[in-house]
Amino acid sequence: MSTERTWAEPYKIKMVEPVFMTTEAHRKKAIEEAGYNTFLLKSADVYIDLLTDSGTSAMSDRQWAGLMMGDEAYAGSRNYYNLVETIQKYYSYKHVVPTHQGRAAEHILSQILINEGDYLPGNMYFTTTKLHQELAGGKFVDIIVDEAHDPDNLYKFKGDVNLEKLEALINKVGANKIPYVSIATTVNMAGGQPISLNNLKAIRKLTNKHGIKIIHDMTRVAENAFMIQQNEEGYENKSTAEIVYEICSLTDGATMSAKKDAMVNIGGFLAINDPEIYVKAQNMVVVYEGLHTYGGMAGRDMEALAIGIKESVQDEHIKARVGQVFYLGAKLLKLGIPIVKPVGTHGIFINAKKFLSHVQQSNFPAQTLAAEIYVDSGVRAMERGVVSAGRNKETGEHNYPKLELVRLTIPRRVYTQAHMDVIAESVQRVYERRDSIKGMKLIYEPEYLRFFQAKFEKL
Ligand code: PLI
Repeated sequence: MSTERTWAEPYKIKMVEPVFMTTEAHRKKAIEEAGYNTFLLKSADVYIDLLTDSGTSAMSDRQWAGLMMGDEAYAGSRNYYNLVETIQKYYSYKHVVPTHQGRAAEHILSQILINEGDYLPGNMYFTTTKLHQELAGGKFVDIIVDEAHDPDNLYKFKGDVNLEKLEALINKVGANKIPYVSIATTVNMAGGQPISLNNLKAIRKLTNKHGIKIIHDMTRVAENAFMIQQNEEGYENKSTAEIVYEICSLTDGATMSAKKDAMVNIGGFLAINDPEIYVKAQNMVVVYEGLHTYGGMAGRDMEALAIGIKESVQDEHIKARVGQVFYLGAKLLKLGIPIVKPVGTHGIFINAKKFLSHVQQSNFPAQTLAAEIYVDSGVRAMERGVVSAGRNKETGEHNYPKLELVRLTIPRRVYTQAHMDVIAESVQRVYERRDSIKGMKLIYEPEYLRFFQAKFEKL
């Protein structure tokens, strides 16, 4: 008899929200009207929503109870002080400025730290992070390991930085042109891939030598910590909470989209150890967000966030969260579907270049595939390829990333194993008729973050 036991989610369901299946004819019309962009669909037309894990998680009964404890004072809300203490305790950072979500923290930090002509090395770009760096006059430089750009490479820490690339940049432009190194845990655009603590320690050593800060995009830090616990030597007996704390301690500050790991529907913050940067951020937040003791959040939302942070680092929670993603990943691999390997922590990233190998990247294979999956089953995914990568600022040409992916993003504590089975079946159906699928052409794009609002037509 096997000693391996099965596992289940560490919660039971107390409230449900109905979802509805539609007809294929209805979905064909809906996606056409949405310009073949899943961001432009109405959620009422979606059956299983895998657009994002951002703000879509299910809050716990404790978090909902926390909402009732909201202190909606304009200044000095007790929920703010509780949030600050929680961030200090779990994430180590000294000072906190709440914001309405992650990109607001990125905006404030970029405006404070970046000067025209600066360079921002990072472990692969993220759309909003890079945009705010550019709007502040900076230039993003990708210093992630090459393995991260190869969907089939099985390296376990594809979020690692190539230290030679970082050192070469420092030598070329000078440390005074690099306000900070941007380190994301996990790396979203690489397929939800973790960075190792060993690598982070080496980055810390190198940046200390040159007096360069590390700013941490800690959006999915608990998921990254779990992967370190699973795969990095010396961390197998540490708790996720301990690893999260150690990661944060190695960095100088962080931007956080609390809508992911911390399982709130809205919220974020900027955390920083340097008191001078904190004072500047406190001043800027009143211009763009709200008073420095609530930023962009209601008191009740700060309370739910403080509780969500505690829940997010619990080993039982994170094991089930990542375990559900791995369950879907294993199913798709068994069906022979080309996906990014190793499977990431917040979703499955289908390799659209391989799935639709006959569609040129200039005809948007990932955008096309996301639309086709929606038509098949009402499962809403999103593009992470050439549309997300935008245009080269100098030449105006599309940026063609090596990774052309469709993300099936799994919200936390929302869907069941049966939903995962339905998703896998739908992807399989589309895979079986892949040869009949043609690409698309772009008919409209906005200036910034075009993937959110661009429109397409079938070829
Ligand atoms: O969506 P925001 O503004 O709360 O956070 C921006 C943001 C920053 N960093 C990373 C790694 C993200 O994943 C991120 C937002 N991600 C979204 C919305 C997503 O669907 O992945």
